[in-house]
Amino acid sequence: MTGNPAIRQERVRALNRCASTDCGPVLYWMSRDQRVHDNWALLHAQEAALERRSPLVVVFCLTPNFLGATLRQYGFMLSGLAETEQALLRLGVGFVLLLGEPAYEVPRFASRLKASRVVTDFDPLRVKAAWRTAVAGALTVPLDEVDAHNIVPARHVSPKQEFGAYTLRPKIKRLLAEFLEPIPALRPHPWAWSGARDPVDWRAVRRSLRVDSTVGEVSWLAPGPSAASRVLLEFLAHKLAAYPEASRDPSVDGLSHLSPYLHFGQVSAQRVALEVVASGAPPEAKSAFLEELVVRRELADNFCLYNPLYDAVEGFPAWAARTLADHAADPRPYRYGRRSLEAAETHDDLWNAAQMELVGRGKMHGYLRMYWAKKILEWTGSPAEALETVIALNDRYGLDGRDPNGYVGAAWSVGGVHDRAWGERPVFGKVRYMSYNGCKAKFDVPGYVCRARGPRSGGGEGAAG
Ligand code: FAD
Ligand code: FO1
Repeated sequence: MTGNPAIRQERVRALNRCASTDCGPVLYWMSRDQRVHDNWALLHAQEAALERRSPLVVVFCLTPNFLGATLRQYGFMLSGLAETEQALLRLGVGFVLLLGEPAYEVPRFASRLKASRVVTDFDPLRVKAAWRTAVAGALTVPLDEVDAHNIVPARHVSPKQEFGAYTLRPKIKRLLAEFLEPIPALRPHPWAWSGARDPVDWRAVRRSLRVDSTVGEVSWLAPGPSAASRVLLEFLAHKLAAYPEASRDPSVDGLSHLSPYLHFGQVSAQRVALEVVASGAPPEAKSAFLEELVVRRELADNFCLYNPLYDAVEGFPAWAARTLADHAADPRPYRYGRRSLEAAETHDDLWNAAQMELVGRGKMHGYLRMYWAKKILEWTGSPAEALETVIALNDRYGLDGRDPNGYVGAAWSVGGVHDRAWGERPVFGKVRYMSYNGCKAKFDVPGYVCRARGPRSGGGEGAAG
């Protein structure tokens, strides 16, 4: 692997103290970063395999009912994995799909493989940390974690929970020139794996899935790493220049739509950033986009890494918890239960349209996500109920749900995380408020409502791939 070795080492962390062995395949347990190219974890695993003149094998452990995911998200993920398997096989790297609990299945497979070393990718979610701890303890060989998701590795950029973008931004900026380095290509692997099996029968895997299929797949955004590259090219060519305005205007289709691909690791944020930097877009457009892709996204990982209560009201900052408690008994102007919200049956046409877009397309404009979540705070019985509802709807319907960005977006909207105190008002206390009239002053609300209700709100229109 090329690149600066000192920088490269900052992405890696040993998760156990097992002694290394000199022979035996190297195993990459892929989880968050489901791609071949631009994957620092896979590159690290290949380097270890080349040193040993050993085969390289990738394993993905398919877990039933991962945080309530539905067919929409499993379908997107499996299509991407099928493409990833093919790309690995072409490069002489083995691929195995395991079914079950990673804590048990990964060590069992590593032992059967007689793996000399295991590598996995970094993820700040609690469930993933628990998996890694269990696997690290059960293995008899070293387990390395590699941060292949963040440009500046989350554990390196800061050792603590940051207060907000204003405290993380300077830390990232100081390190970005070093870490935003070119990413080497994975080499065709010269040491074949003798245990290679037939390729995975993905149709059979889909048939065997026992997941909620009432939330169907969408067809407007094609899954997989190749589709991610096409969506990125489309963004660079046609949308990036106008991003600063489009990011505040849900009535135009001006966002990148990269979040589902980033969530499943079907594209690398570092690759996206390198392409944005190299593009001919105006500097203010580049910096507005990189603020979201790098600072905001990496701030979300920072919060989830250092605050295990990232999806609970107990994780809110003290000032926000206090002010929300002061207003707990305030009368709510409207009250809606989960079912009315889910069915987009409120008095607010903008909110209903946003909810319908989430349900129909699996994605909502970033600006509206804030309004949508804040109205749930306004219309439900307590901040705890609001937070739970926001996360439940976001994760059930969003293609990009179950992500640090989602938990932090919910906590920002409902609980002032990474925000500051604003003027006090009912229900919200000093937590920032957003209003329908404020939206009307910023963008074409009737235009958005009409568009979201139109044919493209369903799954079948405007395929991106
Ligand atoms: P673009 O504007 O094109 O942004 C490009 C990338 O930058 C995004 O893919 C994302 O990785 C990053 N980014 C943009 N805005 C933010 C942000 N506010 N915080 C962190 N990273 C950001 N994002 C998710 O990825 N998954 C979620 O489940 C999710 N849920 C959210 C829920 C709420 C209530 C809120 C307020 C925000 C949520 N976000 C979530 C953050 C943001 O709205 C989305 O990342 C963005 O809308 C995704 O669309 P895009 O890729 O087209 O965005
Ligand atoms: N990761 C896995 O390692 N195995 C899975 O079976 C799995 C399913 C899954 C379903 C929906 C979804 O949104 C994510 C899923 N992920 C799975 C995890 C994902 O790769 C992300 O790492 C985390 O959700 C966020 O960082």
